Amino acid sequence: MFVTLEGIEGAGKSTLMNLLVQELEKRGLPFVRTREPGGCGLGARLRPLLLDVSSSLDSRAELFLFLADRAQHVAEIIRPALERGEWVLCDRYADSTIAYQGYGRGMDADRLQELNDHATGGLWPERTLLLDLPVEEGLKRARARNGREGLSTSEGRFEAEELAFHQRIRQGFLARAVRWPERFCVLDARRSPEELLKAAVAALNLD
Ligand code: Z5A
Repeated sequence: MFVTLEGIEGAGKSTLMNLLVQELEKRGLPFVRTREPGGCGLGARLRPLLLDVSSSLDSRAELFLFLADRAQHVAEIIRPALERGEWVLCDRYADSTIAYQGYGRGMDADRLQELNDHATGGLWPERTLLLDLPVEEGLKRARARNGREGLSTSEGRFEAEELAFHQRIRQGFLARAVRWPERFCVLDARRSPEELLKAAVAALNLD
């Protein structure tokens, strides 16, 4: 079962992922937990280039780095795990490219869909949990967490974008959820982590 978690920055993907992993462990289900960018060796090297505020990437170069990461990630990690019959839980995947590079940066969404098909050999998740909340709330959470945990501010190339950029991304994710209602499950990310876990467990038929 291939599951992705999507949403704007600070939506609570990592928090929900931590809780979901415990549910899979409790049930003895084999799984791989991974993320983009950075879920494979190549991605780990690309991640700083993609997120560092000091890299001045052209938006097309940025797009192809995300796609290169994804192609390798699918070939090296995701597809083999699915072939072994394991669950794959992935924090961000192709929908992020269409939301960020498409709706955010203004690239053509249909073309990005095709490029993603090419990069992944047509592999799309069976279920996508979209954590939705107002952009101001997400950014506030992310900044508070970074301050609390003393996280590097250099990984802030996207965070540094204007509010309207993040709002377009939120709308982009929601538009995709309307287009693929059988794949997407939209969760109100203002709810508590425990309530979100309950909804996610139901959406994944784990209960
Ligand atoms: N990107 C792209 O442009 N194109 C692509 O194709 C791909 C990615 C794949 C990756 O950033 C960036 O790359 C991302 C999109 C772009 N940039 N942005 N923006 P990343 O991997 O470094 O970070 P992220 O994916 O944006 O996630 P995040 O900021 O780490 O947030 P999160 O995982 O969704 O949230 P969290 O860490 O679980 O929670 C944030 C805080 O809120 C934390 O203090 C929690 O304790 C708190 N929290 C969490 N859940 C709750 C609830 N339910 N209530 C209250 N508080 C909560």
